[in-house]
This record gives sequence, C-alpha cells and structure tokens, in this order.
Amino acid sequence: MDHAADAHRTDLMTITRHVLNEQSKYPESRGDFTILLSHIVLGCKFVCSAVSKAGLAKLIGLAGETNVQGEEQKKLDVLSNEVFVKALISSGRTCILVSEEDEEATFVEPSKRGRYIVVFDPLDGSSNIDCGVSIGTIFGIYLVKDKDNPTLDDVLQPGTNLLAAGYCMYGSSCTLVLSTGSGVNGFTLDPSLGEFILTHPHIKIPKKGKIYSVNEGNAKNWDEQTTKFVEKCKFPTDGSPPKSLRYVGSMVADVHRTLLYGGIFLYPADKKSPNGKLRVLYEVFPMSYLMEQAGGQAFTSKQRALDLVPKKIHERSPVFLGSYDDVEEIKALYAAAEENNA
Ligand code: FDP
Repeated sequence: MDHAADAHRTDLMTITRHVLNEQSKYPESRGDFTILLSHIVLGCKFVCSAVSKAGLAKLIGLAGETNVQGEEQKKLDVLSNEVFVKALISSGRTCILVSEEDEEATFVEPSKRGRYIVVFDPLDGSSNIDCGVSIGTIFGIYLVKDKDNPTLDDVLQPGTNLLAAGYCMYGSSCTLVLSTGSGVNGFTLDPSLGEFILTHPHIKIPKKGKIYSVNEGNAKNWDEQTTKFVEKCKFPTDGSPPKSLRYVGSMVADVHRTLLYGGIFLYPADKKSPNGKLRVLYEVFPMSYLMEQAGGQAFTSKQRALDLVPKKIHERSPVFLGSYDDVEEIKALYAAAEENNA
C-alpha cells in the first residue's frame, strides 16, 4: 500500500478551499467572489448529474423551443439555463447575466444585486447531447462599474477585462477548469464527496502541439490562410511529422484536449459564416483567457482575441487558439497576406 500517496490524498484541496486561499492574498476581499463561484459550482454539479442521468430520465429530446441562434433547444439546455440563472441570481452577487440561451441580458433586481456580471453558455455542444458525447458549461466573470446603475455597456467589455473564466466538462469525469488571473487549475468532481478536488494544478499548455482540431467539412468555404494552415498541418514542409486531427464538435471537449495535450483548435470564418460560428462573450473570451493564462495564445484572424470589444451580446468571431507556436504560425500567414495586400 502506498501510504505516502494516501497521506497526500488526505489533504484534499477542494475548489472552495483553493479560491479561499487565493482570496486571502487580497485583504480587502469580502468573500463575494467565493460565494459567486460556489453558486457556479452548484450549477455545474446539477448539470453534471442531469447529464449523466439524461438517458435514464428521458430528459433528452426537443423542448419544442428555438433559441436565439435559431437552433432547436434540447430539454437539457433549458434545464441547465434555468438552474444557472436561478443559482446566479440567488447568490446575491450578480447584477447582469448573459446566457447563450436568452436573447436579452438579465438585469438582476436591485434587492438581489451584487457587483459581478456573468456571461455563460450553460450547455455548450448541444448537438452531442443525444449521443452522450462530452458537453460542457463555459463562463466568464466581469465586474460592473456601478452596481446601482448597471448597463449593457458593462457587458460589452473586451476579454482583457475578465476577472475570471472557466468551463466544466461533462465527460468520462466531470472536470472544472478555472482561472482567476493567476494561472489555470483543473478540479475533478469526486461523486462520493460531491466536491471538486484539485487534480490538475498549474496547467501549462505545451508550447507546440501535435494535434489540430477543426470542422474540415467547411473547408471548401475557408479563406486562403486557413486552407494553407491546415494543409501544412497535414503536409508539413519543415520535416516535422504531420499533425493528428481530433474534432469532437463540442468546444469544451476540443479545447480541454488542446489545453492538456497542446495543439490548435480553430473555428475560422468562412464564406457562409463571415464571422465564424462561436460567440465572443461566452465561448471565445473565456477559452482565450484560459489559453493565455496557460501560456498559449488566441487569435481572431485580425487581432488578439481578448482585445475584441463586442458590440452585441451574442456577437460571433472566428478564433484560433492553443499552443503558442501553433497560433504563431497562423498569425504569420495572416500577417503575410496583409503585407501582400498593402
Ligand atoms: P453546438 O453547435 O453543438 O452547440 O457553439 C456551439 C458548438 O456546438 C461548439 O461547442 C462547437 O465547438 C461548435 O459549435 C461545433 O460546430 P460545428 O458543428 O459547425 O463543427
């Protein structure tokens, strides 16, 4: 028996303990962020449980509604959204919520208002629900300027203003990855304890990866730079071996693998979708923030992704994110094209 390992295991770093430790570095902190996070964690635990029981509980199936992006909403999306909205409002720490499922931002009534803005996609990767493939929740947290007078402008901030971001992946295990601005940590839900335990401290993305992740079915509509980049992944000209292709079609799963193994995830613009598919506030920003915090990069084809200033809450943007060197390559292709056009 490995007593040393067991002894180690008796000192469990739960996500709450971790955030409290972080908070203690700021003496002026009043614990509001820890309270907010515990409500997000509650939402994640609920969704995790609902996802794992979905087949049994016959939760799968259309709810008969269509969301703002014109996609059919599944019951689990509806349920997850309701749970997160209620958990966030009841935390008493939020003032504006932006959810992928709701057309308008939710302004929390004054009696329940706090300082934080939460942007989130309660259940991302919905096309994978019915077949039981990994899906996830993505969230980003901002501070409001004036709690007594919150406006939509408070939400339309660049990603560089994020205070924290994370995602929870409902896969073979339930993993919550979080950054509060000083690195990235991963926590795995121990179902017997009902607690997220720190299992992936200080995640650093490899500087260069061996995997690219993209929906190649869209290739005929890509621009020249994306086409060239993917061609180089398959037929490298520098003597390196070709990269492997992995694409789940759930952003959380594809980004999680990219974060741990390295490589690049891309959802570029194409002729049919000139702004790409992914939403700036609750997909591109949180994932770009995590990538940068882990030592990687995120690029839109024009600029650093976190520098975008969205004009609408459901705005979309192309994105290339992952290992530093891999993103550097696609940046170079766009820079060269710009030079040629100048
Ligand atoms: P989904 O449509 O299944 O909800 O933005 C949502 C998203 O999934 C992402 O999770 C995923 O990365 C992407 O769309 C997949 O899009 P494609 O099916 O066009 O590849």
